Amino acid sequence: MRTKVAIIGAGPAGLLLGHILQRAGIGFTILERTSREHLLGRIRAGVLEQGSVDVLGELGLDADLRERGLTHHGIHLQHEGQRHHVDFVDLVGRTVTIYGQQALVRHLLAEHDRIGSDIRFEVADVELHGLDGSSPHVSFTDGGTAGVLDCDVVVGADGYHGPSRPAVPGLRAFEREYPFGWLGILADVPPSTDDLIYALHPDGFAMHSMRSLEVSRLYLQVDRDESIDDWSDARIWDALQTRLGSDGWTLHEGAITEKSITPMRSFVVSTMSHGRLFLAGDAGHIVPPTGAKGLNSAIADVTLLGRALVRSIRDGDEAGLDGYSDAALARQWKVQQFSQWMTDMLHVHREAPDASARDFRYRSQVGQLEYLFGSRHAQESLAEQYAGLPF
Ligand code: FAS
Ligand code: PHB
Repeated sequence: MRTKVAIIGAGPAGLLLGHILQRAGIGFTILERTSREHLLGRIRAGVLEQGSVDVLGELGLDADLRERGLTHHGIHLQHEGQRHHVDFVDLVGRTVTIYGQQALVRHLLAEHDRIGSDIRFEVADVELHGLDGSSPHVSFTDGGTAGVLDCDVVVGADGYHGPSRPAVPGLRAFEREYPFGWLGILADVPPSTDDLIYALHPDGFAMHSMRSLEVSRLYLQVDRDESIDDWSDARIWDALQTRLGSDGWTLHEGAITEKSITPMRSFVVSTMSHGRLFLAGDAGHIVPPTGAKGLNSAIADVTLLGRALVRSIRDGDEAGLDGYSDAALARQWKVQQFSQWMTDMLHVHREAPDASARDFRYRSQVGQLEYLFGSRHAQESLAEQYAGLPF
């Protein structure tokens, strides 16, 4: 088998890159470990930056987004019931769009089906070879049959646990583990808010998001080693009521249709390329979801990489690929610091050794939020970063 670009992973990064290459007439094959059903069942991110929406529009991939996406003009921040709206349109003239990653993957995949893309599901034993030379290739097994995919370029869009990152010799990683994670639920109840609510509370962080005008998405800070089995629906709603409560506002409850706990980490590699291998999305970096940057960073990476691949393969100009890793990482570190700042400001940090240090930390976070509530300059900085830095 031979193709121009071998893409490992059919998550948002791999699927979107395939569309970018297809528009330029460049052949590709996507190798995906899981089944189509499993891929479509994953519930993850929910917020698209303006830049991501623009990219999908330029590629003609925004039909479903335009129909079902919800345009939001800002977010609410609160601590112990004191709620403040940060108006992105007033501050920086930009909006964000609520559109679940599940819906995006479904649409990107449907468009690949329509154009007859070569996507192999449930492949196993994917290994990368010859990355340093002129004949890179990927070996794998498909339905028990061994296969080899010869290519010009390999793109590792295989997420945090994929085989691409380990294929980079001498790769370093910079990371921070958090002692907490997010318990996320989907509930069949109309959202109780217009814009998302991010809340700091002595019991822990909570957030009210949504997937549509009929389905709410909410999150709770929990200790990272907690089990979802210890969280009954009633306990979840009680904690959400306590942490999100605000005078004159009601949180409406409904049937919980999905619940899971996601650990939280910050992670960035030292390089996103090695020879003819290029990493994109979670294969190269992970952010805590507090800044809504994971999915958007994956889109930013493949937008940059896609343009560089077209320049290289179609025009013979290697400049884009030569500069890809530095450019992608430069943007990613700005995203990392914002995601870390939002996470540190809005979560309860219990790792300090004594109660006095913990109380001091909490009160300084309240001071951060109170400063933010009173400073247009501080709000402009948050709005500029949340709505998305330039791709
Ligand atoms: P993905 O992980 O989505 O896709 C990688 C693909 O590679 C997968 O389909 C995988 O099956 C495949 N793969 C792996 N190993 C392979 C192999 N050996 N062979 C072939 N294929 C292989 N981001 C937010 O902005 N907000 C959120 O609320 C949020 N919540 C999240 C919750 C969870 C549980 C997780 C894990 C992530 C969450 N994220 C969130 C981040 C998430 O949205 C990622 O940023 C996004 O999925 C990145 O897309 P990809 O880089 O395509 O990686
Ligand atoms: C979501 O809707 O899943 C979501 C929204 C904003 C975040 C994280 C997750 O910061």
